[in-house]
Amino acid sequence: MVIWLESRAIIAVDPSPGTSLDRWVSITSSLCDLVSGFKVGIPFMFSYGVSGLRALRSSCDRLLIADFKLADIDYVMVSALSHVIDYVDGVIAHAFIGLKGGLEGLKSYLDSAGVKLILVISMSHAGSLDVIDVNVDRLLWVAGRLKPWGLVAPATRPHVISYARGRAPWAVILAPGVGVQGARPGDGIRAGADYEIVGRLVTEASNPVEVVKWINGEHVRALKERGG
Ligand code: BMP
Repeated sequence: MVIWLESRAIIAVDPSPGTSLDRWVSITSSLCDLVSGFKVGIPFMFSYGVSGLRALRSSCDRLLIADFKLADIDYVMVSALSHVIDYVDGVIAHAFIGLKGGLEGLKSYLDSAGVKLILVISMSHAGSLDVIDVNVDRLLWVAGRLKPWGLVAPATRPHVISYARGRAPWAVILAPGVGVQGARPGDGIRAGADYEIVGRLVTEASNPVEVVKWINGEHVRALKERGG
């Protein structure tokens, strides 16, 4: 039997319209012992609402991240999060909204609730190069001022992860883009990420458990290669 001491996989739960909540609860329950956590976003909330989030939370006591890619004034972000704050361990926001009136207020709200803040400093899709990546130094400056728990950087462009790792050694780096978007399991870890976010490669597989076991094996290999 293989035991994953600490999995590096966080599974993105992004339901397409019409899929039942039961299906997702069954997936999270079956993967609970094999992964580090799960991430839900707007598709999940529009499909199943706060009661769905509560059901997911009860299905597995792992890290649960609300990924609404927040990018608003602090008052609005806090109002939105107040509906879910009791059920999540982490929240993802965009770094580009800046500190005053934005991220500072969000961070103090999350700190008081004991919930982790994760900032996006680069994205996995090609369009990230248009605006976000040309400002990555400034986004890392924002992150350095705020010191959130984590950063999102793309497994599809490992050099951005290595760069962020060097500039933000204090941060937990989460790397999406593995599987359908083209990165291979381990690409993000090898570049210095702590976790890889994987969605459809796992959730659309006929046997998600077997796919996660394979991914965990790739992560062990990647950690050995990078000497960690
Ligand atoms: P998938 O592995 O099915 O492509 O899903 C990727 C997940 O990671 C989605 O939930 C998406 O919102 C998220 N994500 C991403 O793909 N790229 C980013 O730059 C940031 C993300 O959070």
